[in-house]
Order: sequence, then C-alpha cells, then structure tokens
Amino acid sequence: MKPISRRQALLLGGLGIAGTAVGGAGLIWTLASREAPVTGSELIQPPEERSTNGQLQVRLEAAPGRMQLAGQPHLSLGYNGGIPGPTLRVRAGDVLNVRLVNKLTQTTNLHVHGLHVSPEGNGDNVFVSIDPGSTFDYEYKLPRDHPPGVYWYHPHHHGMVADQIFAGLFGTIIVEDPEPIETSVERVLVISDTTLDGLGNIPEVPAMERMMGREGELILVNGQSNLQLSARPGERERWRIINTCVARYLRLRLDGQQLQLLGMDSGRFPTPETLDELLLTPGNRADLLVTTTAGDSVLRALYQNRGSMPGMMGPGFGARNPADQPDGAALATLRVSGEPAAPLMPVPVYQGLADLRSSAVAARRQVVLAAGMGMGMGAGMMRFTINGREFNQARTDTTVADGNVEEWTLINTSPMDHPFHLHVWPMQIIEVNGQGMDNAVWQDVVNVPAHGRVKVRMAFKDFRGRSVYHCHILDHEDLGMMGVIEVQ
Ligand SMILES: [Cu+2]
Repeated sequence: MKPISRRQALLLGGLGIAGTAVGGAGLIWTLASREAPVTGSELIQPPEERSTNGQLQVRLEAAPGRMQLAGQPHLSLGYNGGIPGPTLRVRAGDVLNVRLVNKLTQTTNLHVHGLHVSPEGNGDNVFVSIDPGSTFDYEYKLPRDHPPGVYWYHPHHHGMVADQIFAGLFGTIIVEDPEPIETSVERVLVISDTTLDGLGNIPEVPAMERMMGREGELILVNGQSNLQLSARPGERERWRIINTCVARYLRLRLDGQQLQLLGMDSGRFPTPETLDELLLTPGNRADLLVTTTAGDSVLRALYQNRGSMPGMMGPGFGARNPADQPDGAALATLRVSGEPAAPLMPVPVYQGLADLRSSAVAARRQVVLAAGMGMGMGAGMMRFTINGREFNQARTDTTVADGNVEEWTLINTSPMDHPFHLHVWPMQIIEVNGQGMDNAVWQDVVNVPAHGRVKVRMAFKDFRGRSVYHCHILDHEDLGMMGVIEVQ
C-alpha cells in the first residue's frame, strides 16, 4: 500500500494516516474507494443559507473529513462537512458576515470571488492569514447597485490555493435579481475536478502537473459523477454553473436543449443570448436558462486545448484526461418527458454596467504574463511571472487612482493560455487579439490565449485598498503568477 506523503499528511491531517491503515474501518474505506464512481444518482443541491432583513450570518468550518465524492466516502477537505460548501444567497445592499473556523492543519483564509466589496480590513482581504485552530470574522457590505449573478467562495492563502480547492474547499454565492426572472426550477451546478489515489485520498500532485496546471481524473458536479436530472417539456430551468477546477477549461454542451446565457461572472446581458456551447475557464460562472425539449440530453465537457508548456510539443495531458475523447466527459443526463409545462413570462430586460468603450481612459498599462525557465526555484521548475516578477506580498506592483477608468493590455508571451482574474473590480473586454467586441462583455476572469493579447477596461470606483490580480490556473498563482494592486 502506498504510504501517504508528508505534504499530503499536512493537507489532510491525521485522518489521512488512519485511512491508509490496514484493519478496522480503514480497510473498508480503502476497498470502497477502489470501486468505480457511482453514476446516475439524482442531482443533490448543497444546503442553502439566505439573507433576511438585509443580513446573512454564516459559520463556515474548513476541516478534513470523509466526504461524499462520486458516490463514495473519500478523505478530503470541505466547508461544514460537504463538497461543495453551503450556497449563500444574498441581495444587493446586504451585509454578509462569515465566521471562518480553520480546523485544517494549514493556514487558510477566504476570498469571495467576483463580489464588488471592499478588499480591506475584514472585507475581501486576501492578505489575512488564519492559522490552524483559529477563527476570523469577515464582513462583506454589498453596494446597493451590486450586479446580480453567480459568485463563489474559496481559500486564497498564497502557495496553498490549488491544493485546498482541489481537495474540496469551495461554495456558491448568489446575488439575487432585483426583478425576479420566472423559472420552473433553479439549480446550482458546481463543477470541480479531482483525482483520488485508490486509497480514498486525494494524492499529491507532481511538479510537472503543477506547472501545466493540474487536471483531475474525475469531473464532478456538486461532488457527483454523471448524475441525473428530470424535467417536463417546455420548462425554463435556470442553471447556475461554476467552474471551480484548478486548471481545467470547461467547454460545455447540452445538445437537444435550448440554451440561453443570461450572463457570465458579474456581467449580465440586456437580453439572454442563445448559444450551443459554453466555455468556462477556471473561476468563470454562467447564469444559464435551459428551455426543455422532450428526450434525453447529456451535459458534456469537451476537450479544450489550452496550449502547452514552453519547450514541449502538444498539450500537456494525454489519455488519462476524461474530456480527451471524441464525446468528452458526461457530467449529467437530463431526461425530459411528460405533459408540457405552461409558458412563462418573458425575461425582463436588464440594464447592465455602463459601457466603458466610450469612457475617457486615465491610464494605459501592459501586463505581461510569462512562463519560462528561471533561477531560484530548483532544477526543472519554471517561473510564472507577471511583468517579469513573481508575487511578493510586501510589494505593490500597480497603483491606481480611485475613480479612474484604466485600460490594461494583457499580453501572454507563453505557449499556454492563462485566465486572468482581477479581484473587486470587474473587467470589460475591449479587444481579443485585435478584434473589437460586438457588445459590452463583463467578466472577472478573462482568458488570455497563448501568444495572444486582450484589452480590458476597468472603472476603479467604490473602494480603495490593496488587492491582487493573478492567473486563475491556481497552480500558476501559487507558483507566483500574481501581482498586488493598490487603489488610493
Ligand atoms: Cu496561468
């Protein structure tokens, strides 16, 4: 039997050692986890917490334990004992209080990805460190005009982000619509990938995979493998989809059903856009309407080429990638049958964020994302840099004046894609490889293609303080592809 590594023991704690022991419960877990994933079970929704009278107070306990993954108990990490953690539902103008209890064996903290809230003090402050056994009280005050949409929470302690998310620490935040959209059912679909070592543990990830960006052998929705959903024809379902994978790009299809995208990240389109295929890079979210048609349809994640490592030919992953087959990986099967449902009211028109394409730009910057061989990280390790430097928490890389609109040109000099994430302030995509956009597209994670360049504009308003921008291939972030921004 493969012994658990020191790094893994640190991540998962004493339970990891117990799980590999022969005899007693340990052996049962070991045998159970060698079996194939359980498929075909009904979709399970994570527990929900909803704000009342403008407030939501929740306690999130990050801890190792036996969690259900692909229908079997596995030693992993979770918030409040489950993967994903509870769904938090709030409204613009609300105050969200989170008491984070760290029962891990490592330092952690919390990031509320995409929320437009203060990055300072006990707000969305990634410089907070919560030691094992400690507790921290976060408070997030959402502005009254906060965009509705799908957001998420996860750890952001530099150097451990990829490991902790890969092991199961993530959950959904939904900011409700100011004007309700009529739907027959709303579902939260949190897509993650992970690898199980056959002993019921999440294994250590080799350096090579961290440099490419790890992709797990299993792609799960709410911790479930190829689950099942049922509906009647003519229903309008609302799917809130999050890509929580450390590095995997999700190219999603649901052939046979009518799909309309309400928006991505915090960006909502004025009217829903019809689509056949949806690309979510790590960190992206989709707010999707599915109008059902009779028959069975499979939600698939198709292989997406995100480039290769410098000096290597072809993609970094081969046969063991579940999406690397002609039909991709089956994530869910939607069965539509029975009496047709009554039609619903049209989706109300949404007035989005102001279009910055006609705004005066106060400053233009270049942000160069690079990967290359370098000194100082040990033999064979690549350096992942922004403007030639690795992350240093003490250094401020970019200083912006409060209230200004800036235009950043994100330049990728490497042969692999990097999804660029800026905290607190959403980005409007202006140009991709020299091509202007047809409409106003807002995202907080923007893909910068291999050897490509993307222009984005941001309005640095409402908050001051220090925060970060980084590659959302979280292994790259942990390896240093992150910079500090201060708005003052
Ligand atoms: Cu990257």
